[in-house]
Amino acid sequence: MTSSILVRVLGVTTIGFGIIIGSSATAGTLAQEAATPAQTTQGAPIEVTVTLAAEGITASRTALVAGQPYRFVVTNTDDPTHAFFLEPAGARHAPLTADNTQAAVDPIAQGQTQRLEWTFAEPGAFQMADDRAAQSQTGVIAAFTVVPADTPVVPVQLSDFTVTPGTTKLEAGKLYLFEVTNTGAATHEFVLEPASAVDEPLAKVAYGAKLEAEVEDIAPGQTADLLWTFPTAGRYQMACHVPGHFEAGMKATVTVS
Ligand SMILES: [Cu+2]
Repeated sequence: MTSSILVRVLGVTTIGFGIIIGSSATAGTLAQEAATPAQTTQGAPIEVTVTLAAEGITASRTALVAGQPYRFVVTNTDDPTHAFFLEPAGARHAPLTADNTQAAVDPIAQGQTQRLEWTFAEPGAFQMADDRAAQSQTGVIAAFTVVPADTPVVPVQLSDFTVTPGTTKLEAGKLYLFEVTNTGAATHEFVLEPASAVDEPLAKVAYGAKLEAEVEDIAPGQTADLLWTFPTAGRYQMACHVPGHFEAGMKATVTVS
């Protein structure tokens, strides 16, 4: 169990530093382990890298876990100064509060970085926003989901050119948070699909939109999130379908019972 926590923490810590973890160190033990309930990692804050750019807000993570402390490291690359805050999805400048503290930082000038530590008490739909969200119709936000503290986390390592899941046995009907870390030198993607399919991501319809079980363009050193529930038991695979990678061996079979 300690090794999957180690991988999780390392994977997140590398964001922004450009360090590439050796891919072989813990891969062997990882495969033996079951999905780790998220609350076991409670303690040290997990870093979330955020950029406020002229084109909008980008964040390194899209799924966070209730009860887990996070440190948002927010850099403004836009010309105007921007305030940054965390708020419920769809809000217009309504920062979360806890113990008389607001989930907000002082306005950040161009080229400057501010840090915000926050622990989400409850799961739900949230957004990272800056002052532009309050000014425009569509807003400038980065949406994210906070899942319940007992959500099982499945760490997955992508390297050049293997896929190593933290567990290969999953359950149908259960929400999983796949934390996918690219420890390779190439950019990879993460696809959940039926076993022996080739680039046919599982899909679901949510809020009238088709969502695919896929995360594209995971850069070296980056960790990406995918929340997914397998509706039915069966054999599935985790794969990368960047041209040539699947053929080079980037797939791992998982059994859903
Ligand atoms: Cu790949």
